[in-house]
Amino acid sequence: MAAPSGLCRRLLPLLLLLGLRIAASSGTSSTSSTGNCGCSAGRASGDGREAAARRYSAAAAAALGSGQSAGHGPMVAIPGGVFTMGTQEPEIQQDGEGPARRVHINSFYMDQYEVSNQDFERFVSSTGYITEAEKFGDSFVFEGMLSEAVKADIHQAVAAAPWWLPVKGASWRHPEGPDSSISSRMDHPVLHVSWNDAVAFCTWAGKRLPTEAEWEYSCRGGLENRLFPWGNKLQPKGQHYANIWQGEFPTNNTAEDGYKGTAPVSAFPPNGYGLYNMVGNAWEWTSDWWAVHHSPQDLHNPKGPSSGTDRVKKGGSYMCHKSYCYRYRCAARSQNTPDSSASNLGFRCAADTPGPH
Ligand SMILES: [Ca+2]
Ligand SMILES: [Ca+2]
Repeated sequence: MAAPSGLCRRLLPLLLLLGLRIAASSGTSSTSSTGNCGCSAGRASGDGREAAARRYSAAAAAALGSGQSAGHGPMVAIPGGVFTMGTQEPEIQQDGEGPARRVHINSFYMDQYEVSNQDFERFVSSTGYITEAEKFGDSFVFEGMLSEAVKADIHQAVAAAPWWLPVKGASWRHPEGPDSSISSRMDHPVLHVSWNDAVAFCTWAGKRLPTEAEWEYSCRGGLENRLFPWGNKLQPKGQHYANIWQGEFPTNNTAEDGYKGTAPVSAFPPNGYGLYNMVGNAWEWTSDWWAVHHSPQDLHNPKGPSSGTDRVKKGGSYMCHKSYCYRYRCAARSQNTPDSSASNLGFRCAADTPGPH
């Protein structure tokens, strides 16, 4: 299929999807300032690639020997416990941030950092893996990161979020299009990876994606009912604790926190569990299907709905500003189709602790 028609095929449903989301949220006055944030861009539907990616990952893992640990960073042992997941004071009603519920989590391991370009390069050079963005031939890039030359070639945009542009040749190796490179950003989070790509990486590394509950438990770092991994104040003593957006979105990015785009995965202080950049920097995929209503019975190591169309992502990104995307909170959540990729979306992996829980 020629690239332009493929692009149209995927963009049209995206526009419809965004339109529907706006319609669904327009009656919720309390969330109107943050609800239609347009902070994600994605392909509108999967078409079997997930199964293909799973087959691929299983084959890759088998070839390498399961449990091999080449190509990934350090993990932190997260103790089991009970925590309050979600919030009774949702900031973005339609995202299903509430209700607050007491959730039991068994001990597990969590990657200390977001998966970096360096980590992902090891995976690709070992396996020859080709990401979905590379197969599709394009990925979504935030307009503010693009050169005028690249923008001049693009005539399509997402109506509800015109700052997202589909860029031909954008991929994890070329985050802002074919002329861009990651050579100076090897320690930054890998971007333009779909959920399927993330599953393939984690499987290869002998790991898995965290559940949403595990991710949120990790984000909270042992604190109860706090907005952020470090507490309730965004900037304790004036210090920046995460890579988000300062200034006016989307026109003025002052980079007061030191970073206009992504930061190294080890930047900013870690939380109580020693985890870095749980909120901000890159959004992170989780294993759960997306739903906004949560089962009151599912309170022990919940894994989310058994089926769906979108996967849950957590933590917000360097593009998040309170005015339009107040999602750099542990309880916040958003979603994309499993084959979506964008210039602000990455992941980290989790793993089971050995032996019985
Ligand atoms: Ca920033
Ligand atoms: Ca993050």
